[in-house]
Parts: sequence; structure tokens; C-alpha cells
Amino acid sequence: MKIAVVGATGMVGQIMLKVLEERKFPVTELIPVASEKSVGKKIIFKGQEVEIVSMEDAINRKSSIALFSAGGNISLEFAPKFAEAGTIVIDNSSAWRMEADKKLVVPEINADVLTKDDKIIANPNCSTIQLVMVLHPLNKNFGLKRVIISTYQSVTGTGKNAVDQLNAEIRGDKQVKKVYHYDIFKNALPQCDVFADDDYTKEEIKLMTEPKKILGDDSFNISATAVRVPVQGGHSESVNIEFENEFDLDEIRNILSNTPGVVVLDDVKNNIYPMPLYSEGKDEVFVGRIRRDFSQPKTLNLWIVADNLRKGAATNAVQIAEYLLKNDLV
Ligand code: 11C
Repeated sequence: MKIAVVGATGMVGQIMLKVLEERKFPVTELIPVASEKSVGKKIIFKGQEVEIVSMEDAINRKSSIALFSAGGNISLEFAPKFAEAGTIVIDNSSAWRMEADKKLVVPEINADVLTKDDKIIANPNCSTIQLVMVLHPLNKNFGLKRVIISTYQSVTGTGKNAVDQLNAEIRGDKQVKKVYHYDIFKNALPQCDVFADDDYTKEEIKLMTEPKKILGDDSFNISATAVRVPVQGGHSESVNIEFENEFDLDEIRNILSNTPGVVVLDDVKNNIYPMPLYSEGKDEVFVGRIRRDFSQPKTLNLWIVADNLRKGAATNAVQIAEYLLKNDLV
């Protein structure tokens, strides 16, 4: 299958290539696309050099699928052109996620909404994906009433320049161009992305809207605070969940342990819980610190960690492509 990767030199694009390779996706021809200054340069895929091409070139080469991770504006301009040429776009930006006629997909949860008519498919925000992987099985069993989420997000979510800023600050190098308004080393910034409506950031708004669309359920309330921390890979989330129905903690652990893609790491006697440092490079969503909130009935606290560039972006996109292939939708 001919596959284009748009944004092939970016942090997520690079992981997309790695994940396609690791999961042995049947790529017969890879078409890497990057900005004009990279056209003609080579990337390595399956041990071979492959030349980076321009957007126009890639559209004309009519790949079956294009994995996009080049930012919202590029997606808005070019995804429809790929789609017109007969290519199915799986888009990692926020451009199409909340459009009523576009599907927002986490394959383990709602891949069954996909049909042959879907030409632009949206990949959710990284912090949303790891959250819904845990919310979905709990919603099915106990009914969500209210979710309060606070995130601890790694600098890789912002991109390479943010990783450079953190590393420069660790080295004590003052010359680096700052991506954030403040130092990130030794700090915690209660701002991920820009401020939007009602003093919430765009990241918080994504966390409050995307889960309802993916779960196909807008009957529950959700409130978010997103914080950037000096972590280099892996987002963490503290989540407080009030259910409609009573639950049993062992049942919760059992349900999550049996959820494909979720790994329970919860043994506090032995100091076992998920941490971003150990989630890096892994495709699973890790959950721990599972405990009852004694301040009100039917309420649970837990802690969710995942590699934001993998399950939060590249792996989820490749899993959507795998689903399309397996179900004859491409
Ligand atoms: C962050 N979640 O960590 C963002 C990065 O809408 O796909 C991904 C932004 C998005 O800042």
C-alpha cells in the first residue's frame, strides 16, 4: 500500500515512520512530505533512503492513505486536496476533530463509526486519547457523571523547540529561543497552548469536548486544567471520576486490566504506579493510584500516563490505518 507521511521530519512524523515499520504495516511505497526546505533530502525507512517530496508531488502520486502531522493550517489547506485525489487522510491536527461530518477515532473505542465515505479522519489530541482509553470501559460499566482532570504534560507535546528550551535551561545555556513565556526547567506552567474562551486554554477545551464525541456520550460533565511540566516524554493525568452507579475497586481494576491497550500498574505497597519516564517508547496507556474518593459517594481517583507521541499521536493514527485495511475501507 502506498502511504504518504505529511510532516515526516517532525517529532510525530518520525514516530509515525517508526511505528509503521515496527507494526509491519504493508507499505509498498512510502511518500514522505515535509516543508519546502526539506524537499530532496532523504529520510531512512526500513533501512532504505527515501527522498522527501513536495506536497503537490505527493498529491499527484495518489497514495491510499496519508498520515498528516504538520499542524492545523497545513491540514486545512491540503487534506481536502489529498481527499479529492482519492487518498484517505488520517489527520493528527485539531483542524477537523470537532467538525460534525468528520470522525474522531480511537480504534479500541469507536473505529466502528468509520465507513467508506470517510476521506478525512481525525486523530484526537494526545491527552484526550489516554484519558478516553480509561474512561470508555468505566463509562460502559458504571456511567460517567462528572470527570475532573488535571494534566502534567511533557514538553514533547509542544514540539522540538520546546525540548531544546528545556535542555538548554538544564545546561544553563541562556542563548536558546524560548517557546514558553517562562522557564520550564524547575517550573510548572498552568498553560498548555493559548488561552481561548472563558479563560480556558485550547488544550483544556480539547480535553472537555473531544471525549464526549469519541465516547458518543454528552450526558456527563467534564472540567480540565492542563499544566506543562519539565518532563521530556509522556503525559500524566490526575483524574477524579464521579459515576452514576456504585462501583467496587476490585471490579474497576479487573475491568481496566482486561481492557486492550491499557495496563494497570497499581501496587502502592511496593511503590508501583505509572510514571512518564517509563512510558516513553511504549504504546500502552498505564493507569494506577486507583482509589476511592472518600469526600463523596460513587467517586474514584486515578492516575493515567502514556507516551504522548505514540498512543497519543502516531500509534493511534497507524492503528486507524490498520483498521481501514483490515475492514476493507481503503
Ligand atoms: C500538547 N496536546 O501537549 C498537545 C499537543 O491538538 O494535537 C498536541 C496538540 C494537538 O501541547
